Amino acid sequence: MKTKLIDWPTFIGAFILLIGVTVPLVLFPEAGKELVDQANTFMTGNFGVLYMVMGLVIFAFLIYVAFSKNGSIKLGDEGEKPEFNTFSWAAMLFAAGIGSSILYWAVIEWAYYYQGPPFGVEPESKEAIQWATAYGIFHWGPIAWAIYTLPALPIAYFYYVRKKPVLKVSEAVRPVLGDRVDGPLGNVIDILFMFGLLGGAGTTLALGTPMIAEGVHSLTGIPANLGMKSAIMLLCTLIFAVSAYSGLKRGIKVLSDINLWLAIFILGFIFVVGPTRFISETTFNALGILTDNFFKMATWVEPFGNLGQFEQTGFPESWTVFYWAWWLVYAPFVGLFVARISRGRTIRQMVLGTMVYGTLGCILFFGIMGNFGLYMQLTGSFDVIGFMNENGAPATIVEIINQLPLAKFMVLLFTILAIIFLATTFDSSSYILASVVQKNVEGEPLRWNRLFWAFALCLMPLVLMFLGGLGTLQTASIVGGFPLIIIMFLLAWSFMKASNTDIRASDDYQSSTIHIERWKKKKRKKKRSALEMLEDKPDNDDK
Ligand code: NM2
Repeated sequence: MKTKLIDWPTFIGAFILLIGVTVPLVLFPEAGKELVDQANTFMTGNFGVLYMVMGLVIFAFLIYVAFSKNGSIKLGDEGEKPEFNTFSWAAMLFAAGIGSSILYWAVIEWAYYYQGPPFGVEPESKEAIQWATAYGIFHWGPIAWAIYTLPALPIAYFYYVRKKPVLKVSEAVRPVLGDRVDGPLGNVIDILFMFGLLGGAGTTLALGTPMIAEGVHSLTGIPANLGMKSAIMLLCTLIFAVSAYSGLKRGIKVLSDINLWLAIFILGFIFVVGPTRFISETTFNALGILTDNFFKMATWVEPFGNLGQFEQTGFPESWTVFYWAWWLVYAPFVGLFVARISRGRTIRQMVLGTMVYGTLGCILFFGIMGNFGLYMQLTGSFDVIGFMNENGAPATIVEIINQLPLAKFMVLLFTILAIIFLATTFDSSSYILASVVQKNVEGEPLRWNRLFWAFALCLMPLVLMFLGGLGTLQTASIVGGFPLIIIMFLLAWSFMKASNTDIRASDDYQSSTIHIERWKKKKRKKKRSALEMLEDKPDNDDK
């Protein structure tokens, strides 16, 4: 077992923080829950605006980067082809960044907006229906994907352009923080990120497991109790542990490809045998509502509610702010992962690819699955709302799928898809957690290390599920992810600083693709000859 490669302070720090949060929750579940809930109300209430501003700023920044010179930089060497074809790239990106939660929310999110719309709109009114069709796409749309993409910029830049074999968030802020990232400050940054990810993944598990359990229940009649949920968690862990163990090219890529084909099949099936015309029209219409109200939605913080002029619904806190926070805790991980798979692409391709393919994928899920349920509600063929208020969301989701022709077969496929979706988020999470606790990653992180984090990812949520504290961990991590806002800012700054320095020195910035590597070689040669002539000190080309 190679242990020299491990960055022990980060490894142990992250583990201690995780134990430090979990053990008190196990010992004092009630008090722990109360504390975390208070922290959550405080954060989303007082800093909600900050999250919303962050979303918009990141979105604008990425659009800028994509169309600026910095966007033309090639990640890798001249003439190098992308390591993965675009289809596999998009599949892996989507499968890593999106987990089983999309199956959950795509099917049911509209029902919540329908009953509790924003902007002071009457619940269950015609106007509420309109918003219900558009809001899901907004929360899984361009701003969300921009949050995901930002960390990929500096990380991919340092990995493939400056060729530092370190996959860490701390490494990506070196241009701003300097060598301080080698000390405790760097460890804190990496630990915060790992903690956020562990909790964000906890949220995913907390949503995915009951839904899968309901699917199994509907197929077999076995009650969806704690025992079954634990069995499901363990099964998923087994699948993603094997996948993470097999590595990027075999495990993760294969599972992502299966995931994508299965998803395409289910979506295609619902679209064709379901209300095709209603789905197309409503989705298309929703895109119009979304485009028309993009900034209104991105800035809706319910300001008048605080003064009693509007009814205070808590809509922004429970939806937009919660979502941005959830995307945020996943972002450095997705950034690391996107960076890792983007060799051979330009920054522009990476940025636009993530935002466009990501959003398109989510539109398909929400448009097809969501509007299928909405159609049944509006035509009265299945009272989704009534069923949900009685049986809860997970059972309702499965029941909606159960309304399709070939019901049992479709529920089976849906359940399998949910399991694979969960596994593909978790295999890449363990892969990345393992990379972050290594001093360097040439090729792939160590196998035992990948397995260790695979089990850590599941073990804590499993324990907490038995105690009923999973929701607390989920909130805790989203609260704990707050400092990531600052880290995001540092990441953006760091990318601009480093790439601008390199571009200024580069001589082919006029061309459409900038090969930093090529001019670096030239520069070294020039420097050498200059040195020979002058015997002068070389300047540091990093600063
Ligand atoms: N996001 C995309 O469970 C999942 O789908 C993982 C969730 C951040 C809302 C990510």
